[in-house]
Amino acid sequence: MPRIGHDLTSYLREGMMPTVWCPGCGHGNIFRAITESFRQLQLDPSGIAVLGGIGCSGRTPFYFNTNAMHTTHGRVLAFATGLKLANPQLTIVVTMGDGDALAIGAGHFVHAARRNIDLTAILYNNSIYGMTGGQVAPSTPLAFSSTTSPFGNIEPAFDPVELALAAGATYVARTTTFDFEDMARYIGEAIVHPGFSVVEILSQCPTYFGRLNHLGDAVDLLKYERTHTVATDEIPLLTKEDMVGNLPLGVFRNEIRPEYTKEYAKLCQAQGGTYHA
Ligand SMILES: Cc1ncc(C[n+]2csc(CCOP(=O)(O)OP(=O)(O)O)c2C)c(N)n1
Ligand code: SF4
Repeated sequence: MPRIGHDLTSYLREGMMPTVWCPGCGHGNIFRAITESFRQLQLDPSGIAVLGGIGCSGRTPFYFNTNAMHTTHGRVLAFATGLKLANPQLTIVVTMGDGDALAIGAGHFVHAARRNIDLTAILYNNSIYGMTGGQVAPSTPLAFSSTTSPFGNIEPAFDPVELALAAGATYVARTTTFDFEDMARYIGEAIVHPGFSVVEILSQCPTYFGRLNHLGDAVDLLKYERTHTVATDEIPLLTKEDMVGNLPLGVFRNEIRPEYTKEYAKLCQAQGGTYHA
């Protein structure tokens, strides 16, 4: 990870602005936090690759003056795995919607975690399919409305943190677009972490999730994030009843275990090959 002097603008592809996101969309907050984490780590833009799937979240790579790939819906981790194996020196940040990561891409998500390949997966969780018009997603909470669940969702939602932990991700954190400093800090920790990292960020979609559920505008949705979450260090002080309807935030795992490209390099070298990670 080469580190040289960079300000925020050196990471931005300004010719692509303004962004495609609706006014007040949380994806803009996440984009800003990713940029801030690059600046804090003083990463060289030429050593970074930002990848996206398809969806409003998947547009993120368009706005970075780094290597970038806009891939297919649900398959971004497969592209990222290939890219990391081809060039293990790259710092790869993968941006995924909740539909992208937990529905069509759920298989790639759990296997990337199982392999512990050194990628940073940022899960933009707005609880809905944004780009295609507000359909129900595997992250839509019970009883909430979407264009395809107008009378309330009857399917329980995945908890992406539990899923990532069970599948073997070695850095797992959750925060919200309300908590800007935590977003930038967790993304930075995830980038530095030598293994598969997942940062779930609860994000607001005022256009669909907010409107269809009568939750108000973007500011109301930010307040909603704040009042329906609780920091992990506060949990011991709370009762089970206090936790109902509140999602825990924080770092849930930060541990080291063998990383995939390093293991692959060892295997290749043992067979007389020249692959290095
Ligand atoms: C193989 C495939 N299936 C379906 C689609 C249609 N599609 C595009 S984006 C999207 C969902 C986007 O929702 P999400 O991943 O949650 O991201 P958001 O737009 O909310 O950021 C879908 C279903 C597609 N492009 N390709
Ligand atoms: S539809 Fe929702 S997720 Fe997509 S840009 Fe608009 S507010 Fe953001």
